[in-house]
Amino acid sequence: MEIQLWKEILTPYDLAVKELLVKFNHIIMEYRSRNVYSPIEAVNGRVKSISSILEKCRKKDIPVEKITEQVEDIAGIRIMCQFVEDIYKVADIIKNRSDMEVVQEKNYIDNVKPSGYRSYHLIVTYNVETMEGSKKIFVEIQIRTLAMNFWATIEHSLQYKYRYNIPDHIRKRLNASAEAILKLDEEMSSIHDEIMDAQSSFIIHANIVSEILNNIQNLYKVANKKEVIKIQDEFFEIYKKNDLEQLRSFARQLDIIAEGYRAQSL
Ligand code: 0O2
Repeated sequence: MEIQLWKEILTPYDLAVKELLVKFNHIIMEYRSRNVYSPIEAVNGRVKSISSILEKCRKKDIPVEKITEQVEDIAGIRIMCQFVEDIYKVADIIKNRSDMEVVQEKNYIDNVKPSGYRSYHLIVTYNVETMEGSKKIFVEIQIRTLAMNFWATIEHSLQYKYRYNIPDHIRKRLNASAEAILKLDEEMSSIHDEIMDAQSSFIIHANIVSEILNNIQNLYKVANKKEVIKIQDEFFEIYKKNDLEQLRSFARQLDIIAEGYRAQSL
C-alpha cells in the first residue's frame, strides 16, 4: 500500500488518540481540582506503527483491506492507576460515557496471561469527525496499575529484543518478577486507605497554602503594607507548625479580611 494511503487510513486514529488524551487528562484535572483522589494516575496513547499493523495482519491472517475492521488496536490508550481497585472504577467511568461504546472486555487481571501479563483491556468504538464525515473506529484502552505497567514495558522490550523468543532463563526471571509485582499490588491495596488519607491531606494542605498566598498577594494591592507583612509573618508561624486545622482557620480569617476590603472597594 502507498504511504499516502496509509496516512489516510491512520489519520482518524491519530485524531481519536489526541481527543481521548485530552478527555482522560481532563478527568484527572477535574478530580484534582475538587481535591478528590483521581483513579487515573496518568494516561498515554499511540497510533500503532505500520510495521506492527502489518505484523499483526500476518500473525492473524488478516487481509490488508480488512485492517480497519479487524485490527482493533490501531488506536491505543493506556491508563495507569495507583491501585488495582482503581482499574475497575476507571472501567466503570468508561462504560458510563456517552462518547464511546464498549464492545469487548478482556480481564487479564483475573485471567493472567501465561507470560505473566496483567492488565484490563476494553475495546471501544469512538466517533471522529473527518473531512469525509463522521467515522466510527475501534480504540483499545488498556488499564493497569503503575506496577503492572512497569512489568509489561520491560517484558515488551525484551520480546522485541529477542524477537518474541525470550530465552528460558530470562522467562523464568520475568515470571518471578510478575509474582513480585502481583504481591506489590496486593500490599499496596492493603494499605490503600492509609495512602489515600496521606495523599488527600497533602492535596488539601497544598490547596489551602496556595489559597492563603493568593489572598496575601491580593491584599498587598489594597491593604496597609504593615498589616499585610504582619499577616504574612503569622502565616509563616502557622505554616511551620504543619497543623492542617490551624491553617484552615487562618485561611477562613484571611477570607473575611479580604472580603472586607472587597466590600470597601465597591
Ligand atoms: P503493541 O506493540 O503494544 O501494540 P495479540 O495481540 O495477538 O496478543 P489480541 O487478542 O489482539 O492478541 O490482543 P491482546 O492479547 O488483548 O493484546 C493486545 C495488546 O496487549 C498487545 O498489543 C500488547 O500491548 C498487550 N499485551 C498482550 N499480551 C501481552 C504480554 O504478554 N506482554 C506484554 N508486554 N504486553 C501484552 P500488541 O499488538 O501485541 O503490541
